Amino acid sequence: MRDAQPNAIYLKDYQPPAYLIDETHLDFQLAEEQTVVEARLKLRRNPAAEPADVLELDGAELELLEIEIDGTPLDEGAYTLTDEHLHLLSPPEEFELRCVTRIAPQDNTSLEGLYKSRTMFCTQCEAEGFRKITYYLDRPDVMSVFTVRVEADSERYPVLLSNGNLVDSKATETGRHWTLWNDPFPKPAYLFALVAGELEKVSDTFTTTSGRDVALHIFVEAKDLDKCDHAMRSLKHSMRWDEEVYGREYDLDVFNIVAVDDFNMGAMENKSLNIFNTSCVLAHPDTTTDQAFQRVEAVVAHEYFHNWSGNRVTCRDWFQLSLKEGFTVFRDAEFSADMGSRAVKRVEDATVLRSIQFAEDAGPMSHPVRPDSYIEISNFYTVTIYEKGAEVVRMIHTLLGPADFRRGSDLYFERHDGQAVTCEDFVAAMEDASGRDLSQFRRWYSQAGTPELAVSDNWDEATGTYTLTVSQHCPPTPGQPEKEPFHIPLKMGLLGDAGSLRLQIEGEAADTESEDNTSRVLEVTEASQQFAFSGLPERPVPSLLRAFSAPVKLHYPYTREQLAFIMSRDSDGFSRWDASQQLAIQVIGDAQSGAVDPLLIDAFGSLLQDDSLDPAMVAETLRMPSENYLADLAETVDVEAIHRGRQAVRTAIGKGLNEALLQRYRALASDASYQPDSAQVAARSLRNSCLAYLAQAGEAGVELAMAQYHEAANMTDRQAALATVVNCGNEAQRTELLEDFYQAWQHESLVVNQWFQVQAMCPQPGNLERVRALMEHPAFSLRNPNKVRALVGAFCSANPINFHRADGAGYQLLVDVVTELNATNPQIASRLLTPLTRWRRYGERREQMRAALEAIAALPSLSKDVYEVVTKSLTD
Ligand code: 7MK
Ligand code: ZN
Repeated sequence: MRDAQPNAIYLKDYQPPAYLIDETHLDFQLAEEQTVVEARLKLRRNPAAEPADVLELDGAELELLEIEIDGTPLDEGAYTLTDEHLHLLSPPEEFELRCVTRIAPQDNTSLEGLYKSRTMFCTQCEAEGFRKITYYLDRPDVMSVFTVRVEADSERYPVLLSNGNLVDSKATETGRHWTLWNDPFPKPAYLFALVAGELEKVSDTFTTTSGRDVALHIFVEAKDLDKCDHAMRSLKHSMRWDEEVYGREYDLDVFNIVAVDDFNMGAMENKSLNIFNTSCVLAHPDTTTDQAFQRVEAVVAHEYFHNWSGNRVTCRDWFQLSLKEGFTVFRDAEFSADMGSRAVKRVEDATVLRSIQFAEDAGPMSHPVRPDSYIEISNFYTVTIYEKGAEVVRMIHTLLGPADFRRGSDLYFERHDGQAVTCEDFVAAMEDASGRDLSQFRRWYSQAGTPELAVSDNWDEATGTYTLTVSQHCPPTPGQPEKEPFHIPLKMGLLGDAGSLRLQIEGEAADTESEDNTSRVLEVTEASQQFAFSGLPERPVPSLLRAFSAPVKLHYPYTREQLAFIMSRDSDGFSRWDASQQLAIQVIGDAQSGAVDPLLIDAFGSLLQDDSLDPAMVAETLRMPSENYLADLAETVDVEAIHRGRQAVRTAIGKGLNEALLQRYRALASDASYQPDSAQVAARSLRNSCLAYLAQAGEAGVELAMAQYHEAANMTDRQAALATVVNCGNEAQRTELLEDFYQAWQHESLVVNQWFQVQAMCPQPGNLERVRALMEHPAFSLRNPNKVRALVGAFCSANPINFHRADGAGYQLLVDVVTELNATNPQIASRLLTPLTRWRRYGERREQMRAALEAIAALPSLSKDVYEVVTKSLTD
């Protein structure tokens, strides 16, 4: 909370730190009423900075008990304190600062800094949480060697952890005990971690390529010990993969993961002490869906990969956040592609980009992959920084090819090991290692907005020449009215009656070398550019943006027949899927006025009956574009029309393909013991989407779902059946299953979250009242972010028809929740607001949505987080 209006911080104002901290010694006295932290910091003037006579340290919500320089207590006149800083007046060139602060983790509901999750002490310091622990230079370019002593009651907190190696430990005579930790790698404060609690562990070892043994431990509450196998297996796969694909070995003798229940995000890569949201570690077939199994694998990999892309080489400042996050998301996406199905992973990632990131890029919070300014950095942990940032790294990979990209990453890690660097340093390493010029490509880091490519073509029958004209344009975004052309890798192919055609660009030597001369990457760099292909036997159908080679919107006037043709013929799995989505979008568009084009139903019918296709891709293809994506495509959003159109097409498919769906549903049944492997996941995914269509078509399908619910041998099938019945069944059927499910799983917090989420997403009328009632349920709590996301987050962001209810009751619900969370957990409050920020595009609803934002803007004490989102959303 603050008094004055918060200020923006600008990248252009970056200055190196005035002092460096060579050593950080921390001593924690943890207790129920208060925690006392003693910090001894070895500071020295930074030779690279301008001398100044005041040293400003960051600190928030701290009570300063003692302060000394080189053993002498400071006079009142030697320092000043504000809500956010400690200023040391005329500090020596080099000195030891000793500060003793008192904090109250037991009352810390923001889940930032040191706090309590249930009975456990834990920390979350990224980005700026360390300043809630002690006064410090809380910025990523100040890297220090940490030595940490943790003392607490032996019975309540038998496990005491921090980063690095355990140096010593001892029981005291007063029923307490302590451990002493040293992390030899200098690190910024955001990577500091501490855990204290009654935890049990699952252990294993990993032997690195060079033959070192690493002890691996996953710490959880005793009741969850049987849910750690999958995370441990994922960790070992990640360690091996990073050695094989990037040549990166782990660098300490121990790697710990701790699972905590109250956590704002997915997980955190603290050096050798990763802290995870329980939802991203725990997995068991009885309680966890396939999707959640895959998320555990991806998040474990992501956090592990940060050890190099983030920890060994870190960010100079928070404007460079995508340096570590974009790169690490790219790395974890490639890992997941290698572990499972590459095409499916690509479809999933493109779907996130299109339905969430494109909307962010087109809204008031739009920012470049490397932002120029922010008010609250926590608001910039966005899909743009993460997912678009990963696409930018992927485009470099596409332009350089795998071998040069690997040379570039080797050079980057070698050149910058132990440093805090910038996105520019990353691109420079890629250039230096490959000899490629990426100067125009750098605009992807500085320009916000989603580029749009308009493609038109011309066929010259006489010469057999086919010409593509590619024009690019990027709409204005806040603060950026004009954009320069981007450097865009456009992967493409040409299809003829007999399949893929050989590509010969006019004027280029014939390509007899490459294995695949039917697919290539065009480099689009101009506002408008032509590419001519010669020697073609017939007028081709272009297959454009294969593998989603760039995060752009592509427009080409495909006919429905051409889309159906690409769906059945293209060699690129992503393009086949993309064609099905474009066809579905067109068909949903006209279903709003009545009929459903049989072309789509026939195309889906052929897919369903083709056993040679990967069932996971068939399931992805059958999935209709989300209501949010359809909303993003519309000029002004008509929530009801989108919902009705999409439902009409789903019903028509369920009825029109009833036999084929039922047949495939039956054929895919299996009594093999549960494995989260790609073959089984694919089969369950397709089978459950058949089930959802069958239930959409009528009562018989709902009965099938009722039966599946009762017979299910794993949570994937049980939860899918439950969601189907909740969405399509009658009141009696829904009540029966929901009560049964709660009775069976009320003691598994993560399963209860699924129960909340299924209900939050139900499109039936009156759902808002149900969500309101569930907020009073004893299992719900506004203090637990997973619960808030499962119920309120899912309702507001994934149930548009009910959230945008005509009477504005959905908006009021969000205002009520944000009002409370603004005071207790600003990060979660601000994230929940996202659906309201799109208000300008909602024709009939926009004034009500704006009023909701204004009600929040008028709250007496706005957190920086919420202040930034509401003010940016309301300014023109
Ligand atoms: C992922 C930061 C952390 C949003 C998405 C994550 C966070 C926020 C995990 C927290 C992470 N460094 O590893 O990126
Ligand atoms: Zn990350």
